[in-house]
Parts: sequence; structure tokens; C-alpha cells
Amino acid sequence: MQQVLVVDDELAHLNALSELLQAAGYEVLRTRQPERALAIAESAGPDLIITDWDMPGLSGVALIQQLKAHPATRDIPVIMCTGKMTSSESLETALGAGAVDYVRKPVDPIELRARVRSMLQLSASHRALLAKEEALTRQNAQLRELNALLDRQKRALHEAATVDRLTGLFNRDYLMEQLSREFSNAQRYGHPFSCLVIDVDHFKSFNDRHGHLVGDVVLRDTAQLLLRHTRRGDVLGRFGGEEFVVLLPGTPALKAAALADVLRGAVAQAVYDTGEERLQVTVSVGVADNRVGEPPNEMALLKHADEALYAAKRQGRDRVVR
Ligand code: GH3
Ligand code: MG
Ligand code: MG
Ligand code: MG
Repeated sequence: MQQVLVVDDELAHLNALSELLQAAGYEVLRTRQPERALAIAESAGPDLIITDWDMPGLSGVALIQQLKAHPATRDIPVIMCTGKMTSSESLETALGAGAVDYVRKPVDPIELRARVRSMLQLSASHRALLAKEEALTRQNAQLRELNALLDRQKRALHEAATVDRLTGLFNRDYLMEQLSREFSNAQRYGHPFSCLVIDVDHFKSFNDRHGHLVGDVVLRDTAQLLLRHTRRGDVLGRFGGEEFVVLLPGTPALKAAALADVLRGAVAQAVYDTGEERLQVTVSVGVADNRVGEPPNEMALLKHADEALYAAKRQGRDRVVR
């Protein structure tokens, strides 16, 4: 049952209003003391308040202002019921304070019931809207969270699919994908495109002497070293084992070989301090581009670079062959 709080200092009015509302099927809370009305409104949370204007102690307008100042009672609609409501100014004052409606005394029972019913319907639909909005806000927050989670998972999946775990460089799959892409682009636009294959020299015996873990550290450090010497647009990855590949779009073999020698020199200079020993490794590099030997596809280009690498190994390692 919907609850209406009636506030009026005159007992006759209070009784009349209460009876009228009870007859209309509402549960009525009532008080003659406006100061008590606040406490009742706060604890009972009525659906509607009807208040008199002229009351000793606290006027109807002041009561409304206090109700509006409390979060617990702020949203309860209040109807001002008064004989004072004869001028537009007093109407403006009542509505300005936060009353949603007014009825004149003496109260016309039919009018009062109609206004009460319509006000209760309005405030019920207002509450329903508020609840919907709140639910939507909650759903939105959940959706945003879910999206962020999906994004993180997508990034993690993408990373797992493209990044080599030991070195953090691109992995073989990604390298092959980019090799194919860059080769096609270069052929289409007639641009030069080079490929370096870099292989650590005598790494099997290095591992045998110093252990696999030290070998891993050297591979990681070498990867970082290579990374520092490559530019944006170059694609550097670990092709597998102790072998790295660099794709150089826009670069002909001659310039690629010069970069390869810078990389080779940097690796040869680097010292890995294990605490007990100062270790060094060298690399051999094979260079090929899409002009020399006119490779018909990216696999042929890679094969040319690999052949150059093996020539470098045969010639004594720690060198670049193109
Ligand atoms: P070469 O100069 O002819 O390249 O000699 P190599 O010993 O480097 O070549 P080989 O292909 O015979 O051996 C490669 C070695 O690289 C074997 C393996 O122990 C080592 N290796 C491959 N992957 C890893 C790795 O992830 N970690 C470590 N520590 N070693 C690796
Ligand atoms: Mg090797
Ligand atoms: Mg080998
Ligand atoms: Mg190898």
C-alpha cells in the first residue's frame, strides 16, 4: 500500500485529509508538528508528503527546504496544501522551494485524490527510470571492464603469436609473414629490399664449455645489441636457435652489408661478464637483396641470404658475405 505523510497543525484539517486519503486506499502517516515530520519522513520513507504552509515553529516552505537538503528525503514528492495559495507569488515560493504541486484549502476531495494519484504515478515512473539508469550505468561499467579484459587478452594472444619468449624479438612465424609482405611490396613498387641472416659462431661448443644458461644470457644480450643498431621499419627477429634475421625494406644489399658489418663489429666487441669469466662471441652474416640473382619469391631471397651465411662460415666466420 502506498504511504502518504500528512503534516498540518490544525487537527480538523489533519483529520479531514487523513480520512479522505484512507478512503482512497492510502496508508496515512500524520503529524501536527512539522519538526517531527522530518524524522518520520526519514524513517518511514513515505511515497508522498502533503504539508500545510502556515504552522507554528516550522513553515511548510521551510519544511520542504529541509526535506530537500537530506539525501534520504530529497526525492519524496511534496504537495503544498494551503489556503494561503491565492497569489502567484506564494505559488512561486512553494514550487521554488521544491513542492511538486499545490492544492487549495478548503480541499476539494475529488481534486485532491486526482492530484495525489497522478503525483504518485509520476514519482513511481521516475523511480523506475532512475533504477533503469542505475542498472545501465552498472552494465556499462561491466562492459567497459569486459572490453578492457578482452583487449588485454587479445594483446597477450597477439604477443604470444608474434614474439620470441627468450629474446623478446619477433619470432619465426612473424618474420616469415613480414618477409612475404615486404618482398611483395618491394616488387610491386620496384624498391630494394634486403635480408640479413645472422648466426652465432661455434655456439655449440660455447654452450658445451659455459653451459646452456650462460648461452641463453648471451642470446638475450645479443638480441638487445642488434635491436639497438636497427632502425624503425627494420624487422628484427629470432629465426630459431642461435640465428637471427633482419628484414630491411628500402635498403639495397650494399647498404645492408654495411649495416651487417656494424652489427657484426658490435657483437664481436661485446663482453659477457659471468662473474668468473669475460666471454665473447662472434657472428657470421649472410646478406642478399631482391635484385642480386633476381629471386622470384621471398623464399628464394632467404635462400640467397642463407647461402651467403654459409659462405661466411666457410671463409672463417666473424664476417659478412653478400
Ligand atoms: P657454426 O659456427 O657453424 O654456426 O657453429 P654452431 O655450433 O653455432 O652451429 P650448430 O648449428 O652446430 O649449433 C648451434 C648450437 O646453438 C646448438 C645449440 O646448443 C645452440 N642453441 C640453439 N638454440 C639455443 C638456445 O635457445 N639456447 C642456447 N643456450 N643454445 C642454443
Ligand atoms: Mg651457429
Ligand atoms: Mg651451424
Ligand atoms: Mg645455426
